[in-house]
Amino acid sequence: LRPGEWLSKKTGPLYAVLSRRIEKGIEQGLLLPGHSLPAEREIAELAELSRVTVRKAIQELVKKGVVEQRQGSGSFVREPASKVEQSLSHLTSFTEDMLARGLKTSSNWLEREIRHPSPDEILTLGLSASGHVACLHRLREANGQPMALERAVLPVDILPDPEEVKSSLYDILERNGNRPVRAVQKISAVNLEAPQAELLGVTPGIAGLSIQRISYLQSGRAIEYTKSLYRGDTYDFVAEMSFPR
Ligand code: 16G
Repeated sequence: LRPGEWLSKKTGPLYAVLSRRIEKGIEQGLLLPGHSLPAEREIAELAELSRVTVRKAIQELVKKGVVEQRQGSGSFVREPASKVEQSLSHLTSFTEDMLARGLKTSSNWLEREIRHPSPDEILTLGLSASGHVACLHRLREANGQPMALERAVLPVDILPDPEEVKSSLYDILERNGNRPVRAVQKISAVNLEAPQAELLGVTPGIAGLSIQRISYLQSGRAIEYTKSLYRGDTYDFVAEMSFPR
């Protein structure tokens, strides 16, 4: 931590430089998960920085989930979060995925409305411009931790009352005999921008997954068009493949 090369090459505010330096040390294994960080005062002396700067740097690491603070005993390197895996061969819901891992789900509703479909939704769901869709926009959480931002759009005859969805959309669809049996999912890498990152509780710019799911009934009708943003640090998508014989 001695101010040498790393401080002279600084870009951005001092606290951010220090926080990156500490994070690098953790990545290099200089500090292991569970180990405590030196006291604020000690870091300040070593790095020849003010305690305010050190405190801000540590807060930055807490925000990123790299470090956790324990009341009265200081800051510790966090165990890397174990990721939730979603199989790409089974058409499951968020609630089912989390339940299978013993995690409790909750949703933070951002929007729930009936409106006209956008041109993109008209094409994807085979609707007319004068038709209506139910739109569900929510922040999905597992054990209180934000996991994904999800905007699901369904034709209104499939979901006439979006208020009916209290927790699981697929539960309601199943109850009404409209559970999708097939889906096409497209996954792309993104950097989470500030407003989304804030809702997901992560630092803007970190890696995320943008996922688009179109799901179909047995009849072949598309009934769900969902766009989601998942945190890259908490979710893995796993595909099982077999060699065609
Ligand atoms: C998953 C699906 C989403 C679906 C939701 C239903 C992905 C990428 N998306 O999040 O399309 O609407 O599950 O979950 O997997 P629910 O039944 O818990 O509301």
